[in-house]
Amino acid sequence: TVIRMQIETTPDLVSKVYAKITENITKYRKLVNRPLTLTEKILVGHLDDIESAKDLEPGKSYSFLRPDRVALQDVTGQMVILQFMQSGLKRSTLPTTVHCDHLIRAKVSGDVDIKVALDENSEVYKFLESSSRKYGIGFWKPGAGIIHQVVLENYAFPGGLMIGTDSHTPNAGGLGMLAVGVGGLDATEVMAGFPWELLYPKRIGIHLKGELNGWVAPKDVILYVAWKLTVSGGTNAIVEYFGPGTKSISCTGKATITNMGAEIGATCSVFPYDEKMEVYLKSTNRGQIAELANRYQDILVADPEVEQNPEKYFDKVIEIDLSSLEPYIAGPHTPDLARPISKLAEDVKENKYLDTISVALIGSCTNSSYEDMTRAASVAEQAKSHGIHVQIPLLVTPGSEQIRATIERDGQMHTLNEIGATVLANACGPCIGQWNRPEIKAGEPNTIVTSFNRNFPGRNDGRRETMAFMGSPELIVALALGGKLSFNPLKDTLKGSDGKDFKLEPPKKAPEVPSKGFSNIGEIYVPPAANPDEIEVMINPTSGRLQKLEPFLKWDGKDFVELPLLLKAKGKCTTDHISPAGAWLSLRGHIDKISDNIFLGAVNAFTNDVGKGKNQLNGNTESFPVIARQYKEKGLKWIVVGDNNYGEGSSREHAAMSPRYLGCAAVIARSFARIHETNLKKQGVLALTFVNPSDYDKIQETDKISILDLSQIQPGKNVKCVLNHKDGTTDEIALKHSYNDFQIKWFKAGSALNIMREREAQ
Ligand code: MIC
Ligand code: SF4
Repeated sequence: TVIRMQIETTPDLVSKVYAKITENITKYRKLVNRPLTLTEKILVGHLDDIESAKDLEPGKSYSFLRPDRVALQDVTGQMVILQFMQSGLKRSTLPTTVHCDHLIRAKVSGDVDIKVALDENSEVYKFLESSSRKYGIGFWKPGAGIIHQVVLENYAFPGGLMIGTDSHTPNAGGLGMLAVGVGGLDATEVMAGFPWELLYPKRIGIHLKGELNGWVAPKDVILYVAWKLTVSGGTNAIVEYFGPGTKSISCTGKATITNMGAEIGATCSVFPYDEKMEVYLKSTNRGQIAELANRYQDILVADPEVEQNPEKYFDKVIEIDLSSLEPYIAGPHTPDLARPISKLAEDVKENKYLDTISVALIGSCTNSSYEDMTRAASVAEQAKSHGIHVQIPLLVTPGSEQIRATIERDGQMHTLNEIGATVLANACGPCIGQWNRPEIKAGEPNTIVTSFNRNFPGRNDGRRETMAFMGSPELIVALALGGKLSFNPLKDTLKGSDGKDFKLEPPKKAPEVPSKGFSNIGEIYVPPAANPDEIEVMINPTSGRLQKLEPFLKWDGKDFVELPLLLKAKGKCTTDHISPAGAWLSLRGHIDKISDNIFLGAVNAFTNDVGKGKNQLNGNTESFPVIARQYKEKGLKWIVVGDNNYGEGSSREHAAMSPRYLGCAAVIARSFARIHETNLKKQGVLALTFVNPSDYDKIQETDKISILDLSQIQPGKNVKCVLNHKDGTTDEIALKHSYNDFQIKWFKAGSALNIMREREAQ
């Protein structure tokens, strides 16, 4: 008989988690005998073996944790399930859900686009639905909403630990959960019952004082933090918010802040449990969980001493007075390039940014709460009463069907429509390049403004010339009314239909949850099957969208000798540069086909060309995937060199798998982003960093690179590397790595999955 997995976060489950945390914390307190941060409480509360707690050193040791749940989305989830199928396991061992959100392309409007998506992606949706039913996974249909919003509405809970195959999984930190974005193979392993390995994080504390007011929104808190800490400032750290200011921010506002902790590379971010979370839990039908959280409050907040003397308990502390914070705008091309709105006009002039905005977009997983939409509508209301419309298209992506139906019922959507907005599907759409913009010619520079979380080149519409600036939804609506980047709604005026100038008032204080409750929504969820063994997961062998995986080959025990350099990347090289999304998203289940996209966005350090380099076989300049395929055909492995924070951004493991598939032996970078480094390790690509970062400059275009003495690779020991230059000279350089014993086994086995398969076969 099959025991059907309970997918829901039930009060029973939560009370078990709280009991476990309490028990672990009691033991831990005896060991360390000092006040604890919230982060420590939740982590220690989820340790696989509490005895290991005594050796945990932030930033140094690996912890083994037992998450409470797993969340997958439709594009990364395909690989998770394909890998799970390879492992030979029958059922996910913990509550897991799949969310269909990334594959829906924005073109006309929500209802039209969703029909097209259902048709275009039917093969993939069928695969995800049937495999979910078979492997005990809850399946959220296309149109139900974006993973992070649906998780917040249904599954997240204070004190819980979750992993998700999407970098913005930390969104659930707004509800007091430690929620971490991971690569697909991490999820596969946890679903298979293995503990989850995480470099025990360092701690950043953010002390919030005062209260948000006027135009200032939760978004501004995180844009300010990103500006302060930069895109790599949170690497291998958990950001914990505390202080009286936290209580002034709604639960969904907190989620906006923790969502974008991904933009500083943080492992995740978290807020302490408070009344705002209680309100949100109750209004999303989880009153019993709120009661439990109230009862267990002391494990869901930091010890009081932490707030009194934060420097002692955090590696770094930032203090923010919410009362004097200004609205911020970040961009273009990187989320940490922020300035207060009062400085934007100056910046536009100085840097010659294109002042005319072409499109404004609000919503996404980051900013589509009831409060966000109400504040956006409050700005729209003012425009309406002065008889004016937006000057440019304004597109709205609701985060979930629950939000969409509620703002339709309560009028916010109508108000936005009345000033000219178009409501798109409840999906990622233009946030991830799923956006059709025939009106823009190839190569045409243009400015867009969004309330999303990322603004890398090529991200929103696949065009590198588009410059994206980000701010709060209310500010973006105001900019859509002004039509210009240099318009400052706090000081500039608009012209009403009567010809008179008027100034926008700050948006009204909005209810954080609807007073009438959220709207009920229809059948958008499919539970796991009662008869899983009878379900067949169909993959058509000739499919252009799905391909069964073949295991990667084991390491042959030999050093890497004189391998050609494929790419030396200069500057930012995010996963959007390594494995672009947009149209390529449709191939996420087909490793061979999607690999034709590798490094198409990467900047060649020798030529500044994007996506192409020198083919060392014939001396020609060709696109990186074309060169890599030729090397592979000749049985040649190759090497990539990266700059700082290589692999920043998303969790997509294709950015590691595709290079691996086409023969990448090693990536040598100045530094790595956390998720990507793990993805490389797990897929069997050596991830190495320069001991001496300036050795990056020694790499030449036609180098053949050797990585030596690999059979002796050991934790904490440097690796020898020789650069063989074309003129016959060589340079020997030292490389570092962060592999532990176990991870070295992944490399030797060819991938972490190979180890899992071997174990399962025994
Ligand atoms: C993103 O925001 O970049 C994505 C698309 O959600 C990715 C996941 C993916 O590439 O599938 C992420 O953030 O992890
Ligand atoms: Fe989707 Fe964008 Fe959120 Fe990623 S950041 S989950 S693409 S809405």
